[in-house]
Amino acid sequence: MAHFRRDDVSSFEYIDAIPTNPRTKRQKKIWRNIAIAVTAVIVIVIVIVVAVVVSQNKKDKSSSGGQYPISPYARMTQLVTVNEADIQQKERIFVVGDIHGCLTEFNELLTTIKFDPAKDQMILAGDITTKGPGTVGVIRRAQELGMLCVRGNHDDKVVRLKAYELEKGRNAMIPPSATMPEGGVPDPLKFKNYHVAISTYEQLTQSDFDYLSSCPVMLHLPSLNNTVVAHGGLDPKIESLQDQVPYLVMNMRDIESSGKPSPESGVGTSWATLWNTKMTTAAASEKMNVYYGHDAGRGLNIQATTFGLDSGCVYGDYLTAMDIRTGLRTQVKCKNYDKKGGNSDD
Ligand SMILES: [Mn+2]
Repeated sequence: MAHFRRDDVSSFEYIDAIPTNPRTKRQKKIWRNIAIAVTAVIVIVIVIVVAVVVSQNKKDKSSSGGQYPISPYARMTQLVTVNEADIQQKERIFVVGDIHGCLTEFNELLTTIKFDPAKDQMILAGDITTKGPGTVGVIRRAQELGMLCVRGNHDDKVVRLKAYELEKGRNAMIPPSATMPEGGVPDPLKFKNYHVAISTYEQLTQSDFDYLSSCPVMLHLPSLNNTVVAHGGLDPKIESLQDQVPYLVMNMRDIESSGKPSPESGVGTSWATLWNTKMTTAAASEKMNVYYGHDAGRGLNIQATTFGLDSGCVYGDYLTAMDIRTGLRTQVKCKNYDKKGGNSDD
C-alpha cells in the first residue's frame, strides 16, 4: 500500500510540474475582463433604473398630493361651486363653526337668529360630528333645513368607517386592534377607534351617511365676495382650489418655515396669517375670503380675509354663526362635553 501511495504522490508532483499554457492564461484574462465589463454594465443599468423610478415617484407626489393619499372609502367630493342664483335669492347666508354633535346648542343658535330655511342659507364649516352627545341629531337637522356643509377631519373618519361597514359588513371590522386597510393614508384608523361608535353603532342611516359624505372638502361661492368655506384652511402657495390637498384642507393649522402645511399649531405661522399677507398684494380679481373652523385652540379669529369660527362649543365655550353679508356674529354658550380641551384630533 505504501508503495502505491508513493506512486500517487509522484504522479501529482508530475501534474503540478506541467508549465501553464500561456494561451490559457491569456484567455482567462480576457474572460475576466469580459466579466468585469458585464458587471459594470449591469450596475450602471440598475443605477439608471433606480434613478428614473425615484424621480418619477417624486413627480407623482408633487403633482397629486401623493404624500396624502385619499382612502378608497372616503366617498369624497373635493370642490363644489355654489350656483349663483341659489345664493342671490337668500336673504341671509350664515357660516357656523364646529358643532361637534352639540345638538341642543345648535338648536338654540337657530332659534336665536330666527333661522328660516325658506329665506336663509346655513353653511356648516365642518366637524359637525363626534365628541358631543348628538351627532346623528345634528346631521338630521342640517339635512331637513337644507344646510350646505364642508367635510371636517372628524366627519371624514366617520364617513370612511361607515363606508367600510356598508361595503364589507360589520363582521369585517375585527379585531379591534386591526387597522382598516386604506392604503397609506396619513391618518390610519383602527376598528376600535371611537368614531366607530358614531358610524356603526349609533344608527347612522344610509340617509345620514349620504348627507355627511356629500359635504365637499371645499365649498366655493364665487358670487359672494369670492368666498370659500373649508374646515382646516387653504395653502396660500397653491393658486387653484383644484390643486389644494384634501387632507391638508381638512387638517391644517400652521405652515412651517419650510412652507409645509401642518395639522399642528405652534410649529410655524397660522395659515390664515399667511393668507391675509398674500391677499394684501393680490389683484382684485384674485381676492378670496375663507371661512373655516378646526382651530378651537386659537378660538374665534376674525381677520381681513379669513374668518375662524371654531369657538370651542364642545369644550364649554361658544357656538358661533356669522352672517357673511353683514359680518354680524351670534353666539350661544355651550355645555362642556369634552374635558380634553381644544384641538384634540384623535
Ligand atoms: Mn377639526
